[in-house]
Amino acid sequence: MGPRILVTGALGQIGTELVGALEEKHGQGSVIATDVRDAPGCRILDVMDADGMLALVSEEKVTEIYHLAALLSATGERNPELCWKINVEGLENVISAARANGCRVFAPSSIAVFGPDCPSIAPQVTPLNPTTVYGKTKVVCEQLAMTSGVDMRGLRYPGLISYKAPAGGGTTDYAVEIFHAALSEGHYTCFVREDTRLPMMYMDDAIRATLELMEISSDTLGGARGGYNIAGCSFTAGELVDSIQRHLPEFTCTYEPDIRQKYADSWPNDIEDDVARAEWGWAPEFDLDGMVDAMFAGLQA
Ligand code: NAD
Ligand code: AKB
Repeated sequence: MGPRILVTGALGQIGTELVGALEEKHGQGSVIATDVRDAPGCRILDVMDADGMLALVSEEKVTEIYHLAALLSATGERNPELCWKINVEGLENVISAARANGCRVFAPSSIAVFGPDCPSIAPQVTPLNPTTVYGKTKVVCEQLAMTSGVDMRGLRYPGLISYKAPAGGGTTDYAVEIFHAALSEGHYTCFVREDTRLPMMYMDDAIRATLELMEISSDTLGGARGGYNIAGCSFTAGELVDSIQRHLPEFTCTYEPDIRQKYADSWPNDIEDDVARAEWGWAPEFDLDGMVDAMFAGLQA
C-alpha cells in the first residue's frame, strides 16, 4: 500500500502544483486535497477545526499530511492575531491529528524566519529574530518539528515563482505579478525598490525539494529537519526586469515601495544551503534566466 496523503491549503500557490505532483508520484486517489475555500476536487477543511481534522485523518487512514494552509507575510501583518491563530493553532491541530494516527508531516517554513540581525547570506544556523508575525509563526513551526514527537519536516522556501496560481499575499509576490503585468500591460509598478535582492525559487525546484525531503529516512535528517535552507536563485527586482526584457524589450517597470519594502529589507539577500546539499543531496535547477524562460513558456502556452 502506498501513502494516503492529506494536503491542507491545497488551492494556494504551492498546493495547486503539489497535489498533482503527489498524485503523479503516488497514484490517482492517493491524495485528499482540502482547503477552507470551495472548488471542484477539493474538500472543505478549515485547519482551525481540530475535530474535523482528526475525524478526516482517522476515517481516511491518512499516513502523510502536507500542511500548506497559512497566511503569508503581507496578509499576516494586516491581521497579526488571525495569522498567529491560523499558522500556529492550525499547525497544532495538524500535529494532534498526526500524533493520534501516526502520520508524517511536511510543514513549510520560510526565509521569513530570518530577521535584520541575520547575515546577508543566511547560514543554516543563525539567530532567528524575525520582525513580522508571519516570520515568528514560522520559527514556532520549526521548533515544533523538533519537539512534537511527530516525524515532521520543513523547508525554508524562498519566494516562490510560478504561473499556475496567483501568489497569496506575500512580500515576494512582485516577482510573480510582474510577469502577468508584463504580458497584459507591458508595464509593472513594483512595490519594492529596484535594488531589493531576495532569495527566490522557481516552483518546479520547490516541488522537487519537497518530494525529495519526504523521501529521506528520518534517521539521516539532522537538527535542520524543521527548516532546511534551500537556495534557488537570488536577484534584485531590477535584474528580474532585465531578464524579462530579453523576451519583451519594450517592457517597463517603475518602483513605488510600500510597507512590504520593510518586510523585504528585514530578510537576507541570499541563503546558504550547504546542509541540505550534504544531508539529502539538494541542488536547484533553475537560475534567473532559466526561471524567466520557464515562466514565459508556461504563460504563453
Ligand atoms: P497561499 O496563500 O497561496 O495558499 C494558502 C491556502 O491556504 C489558500 O488556498 C487558503 O485558502 C488556505 N487557507 C487559509 N486559511 C485556511 C484555513 N483556516 N484552513 C484551511 N485552509 C486555509 O500560500 P502558498 O504560497 O501556497 O504557501 C503554502 C505554505 O508555504 C505556507 O505555509 C507558506 O507560509 C509557505 N511558504 C510559501 C512561500 C511562497 O512564496 N509561496 C514561501 C515560503 C513559505
Ligand atoms: C512571503 O513573501 O510572505 C512568502 C514567503 C517568502 O514566505 N512568499
